[in-house]
This record gives sequence, structure tokens and C-alpha cells, in this order.
Amino acid sequence: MKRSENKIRSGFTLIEALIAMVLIGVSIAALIASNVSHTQANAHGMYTSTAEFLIEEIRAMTMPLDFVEPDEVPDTFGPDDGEVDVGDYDDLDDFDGITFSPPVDVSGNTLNDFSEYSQVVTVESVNPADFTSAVDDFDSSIVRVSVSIVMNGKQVGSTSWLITEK
Ligand SMILES: [Ca+2]
Ligand SMILES: [Ca+2]
Repeated sequence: MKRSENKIRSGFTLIEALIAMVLIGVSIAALIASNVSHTQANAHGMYTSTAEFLIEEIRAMTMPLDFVEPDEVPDTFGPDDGEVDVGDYDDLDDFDGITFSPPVDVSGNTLNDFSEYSQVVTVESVNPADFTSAVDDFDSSIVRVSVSIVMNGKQVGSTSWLITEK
């Protein structure tokens, strides 16, 4: 009987140790990659839900408004004479072309906790027979309000809805 066969093996060979190290390395890399992607998904979810919240504030603020400027000033599409901030806007088209940065809540209060976000609002008259096509200002009984939420220069959410004249 050869002497080597009687020898009791102890520990790993160098090759086995190297393979084990490579496998551990690959596992750690996979864990880190999965964690990074989970974190990115979480961050994306947070931006999306914040965007939805900020859009809803504008929707709730604009929904009760009429199409027509209630005061005795010439009705312009956009803010009317003497209307300089959100507290002055009293008809729907006053919000056309307005950006709230920092954003505002339904009552027009500034949301300083979300100061990296902006609400960009557009109001357009649309063709009643084809909501996808805009018509001249005031030239329809339906308007589309669009709100885009921008965070640090990047759009993180947007939506639009239609309102018919009351
Ligand atoms: Ca107005
Ligand atoms: Ca107006």
C-alpha cells in the first residue's frame, strides 16, 4: 500500500480555497447589486408618491374654480390684472404657465419640506370632439389642466385631466 493513501487529509487544497474565495466574492457582489437596486426602487417609489401628492394638491385647488374671471377686470388666459400669486388666482386659466417652486398645498400654502420639487401647471382649451387637440384660448367649454412635477430639474411625475365649464 502506498504511503500517500494512508495519509489523512486535513484542510483545503489551494485550488479549493481559491474556488471558495471566488464563490464568496461573487455572492457578495450579487448581494450588493441587489441591495443597490432595492434602494433605487425605494427612492423611485418615494419620488413617485411625492409627485402624486403634489399633483393632487393642484387638482383639489383648481377643481372648484370656474372658467370665468369673477372680478371686473379684463379676463385674460393666465393670471389677470393684479393677480400676482396663488392667493389671487380665482379662475381656472389663471394657473396657465405657472410654476410653484417650492410647491404649494391645496390652500396655497408653501410646502417648504418639498422645496426641491416644483409644480409646473399648464391649462389649455381643448376640442370637445377630440380632447387630444388644443384650440384657441377661451374657444371651448372644456379645458385640460396638466401638472408636471420636477425634482432638481428632472420630471418625476405628470398627469392631466379635463374640466368642463360649470
Ligand atoms: Ca383670475
Ligand atoms: Ca385669467
